[in-house]
Amino acid sequence: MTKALDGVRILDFTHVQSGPTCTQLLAWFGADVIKVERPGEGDATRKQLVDVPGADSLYFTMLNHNKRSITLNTKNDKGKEVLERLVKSCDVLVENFAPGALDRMGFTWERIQELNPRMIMASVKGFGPGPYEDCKVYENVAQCAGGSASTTGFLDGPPLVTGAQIGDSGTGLNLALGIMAALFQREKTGRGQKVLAPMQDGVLNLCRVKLRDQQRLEKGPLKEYSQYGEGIPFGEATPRAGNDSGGGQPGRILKCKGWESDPNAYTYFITQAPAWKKICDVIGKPEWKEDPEYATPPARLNKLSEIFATIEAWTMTKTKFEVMEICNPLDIPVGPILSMKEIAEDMSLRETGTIVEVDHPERGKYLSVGCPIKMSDSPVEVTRSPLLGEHTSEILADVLGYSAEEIAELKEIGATEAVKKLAAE
Ligand code: CAO
Repeated sequence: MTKALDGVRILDFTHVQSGPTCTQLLAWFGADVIKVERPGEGDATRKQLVDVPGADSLYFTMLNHNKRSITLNTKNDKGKEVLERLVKSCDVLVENFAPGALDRMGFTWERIQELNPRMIMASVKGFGPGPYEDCKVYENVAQCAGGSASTTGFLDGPPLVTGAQIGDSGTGLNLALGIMAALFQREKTGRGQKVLAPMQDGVLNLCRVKLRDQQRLEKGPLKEYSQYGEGIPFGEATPRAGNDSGGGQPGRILKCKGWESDPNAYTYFITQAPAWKKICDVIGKPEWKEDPEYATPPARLNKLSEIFATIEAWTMTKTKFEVMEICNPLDIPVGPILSMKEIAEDMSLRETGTIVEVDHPERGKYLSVGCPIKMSDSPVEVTRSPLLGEHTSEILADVLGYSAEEIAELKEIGATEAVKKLAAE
């Protein structure tokens, strides 16, 4: 079967996490992704958090599936010449270098347009234009600058970062979407364009409900926040709200059977207004259904801690999965807190390709996340990440049309493997 992006060629100049997430998605949709790496070292993540000595790390392998790797020193003349030819042969250049790095290499947007007017140049940067545009940025910096950290955590504790990589992988998704739209527009205009996805913007976009609350706060207290019911005054900025749900329906994380020894024996429980009567029956409080002190959402606001303590007394008698089995058919929204171990062992996620087992020549079998987007006419087959420079000779010959002699001359740009291979032929 064909793939959605068959025939699209990506010059992948990305490293670490944000950029590689984007190009991995494009590869899963069928694009030919050519990852350009520095000879001898490659993407720094290859050797970060190493768990199998000598093998590429899980950090690298889980972000670079379905790509080809060419090693190229793009700071010498020969390397620049190869890069120019790659720019002419590809549809999209994706990069997430520190601001200005590509310009210093001699590949300004103007130069890229001269070489290939159809080229789409897509970048992740920490910040958009403004006071911080020159900063190097990592995940947690973006979470802090995008409003996530100040609104995550408990009221009486410090700001918290979240384990979900919303700055890196989240921005990679935004960039992929921008590239898709630019490819679509190019069909009509014949021109490429610049696509920029700043990490701060990506995080803020995911935190929009907190910006919503910032503006509501100017009109009065945020009544659905637990602190309102507890009589704690609000300050000037959207506060940290613990595990309150962001949607206006009160919710908390509650203990379940086994919580004393299992750190993940918890459930999320939402007292969704339409399900209130069923909740009262389930937890053994039928009298709350008609009691005016409990029957309506506004009446419950100043009693949420008492109400959730009563619900928790019930959830503690059940496992998190039993809570799910009982509440789901009644349309009471609950969700078990799943550990990474439980997720890794969940066979239904393997069946849908959400988790995949991949074989790698250096490290053997490992688990990875598969494509989170499923398309009926563009199935995803996850293949292993490339070894450093594994496809150098193949790309120089097949994509750029270099002869064996020319490839031999490129020795100093890091095409050592290609030279060795061709010399042996
Ligand atoms: N050949 C020769 N030189 C190469 C090369 C190649 N194939 N590939 C990269 N380089 C060079 C770059 O040109 C740059 O050189 P100069 O500094 O002399 O211009 C150098 O390698 C280092 O690039 P860098 O500054 O991007 O890398 P870093 O490790 O210092 O910074 C990071 C990493 C992520 C902080 C920075 O790239 C950045 O801010 N990127 C944008 C935001 C981003 O994506 N952050 C998410 C990262 S994941 O948490």
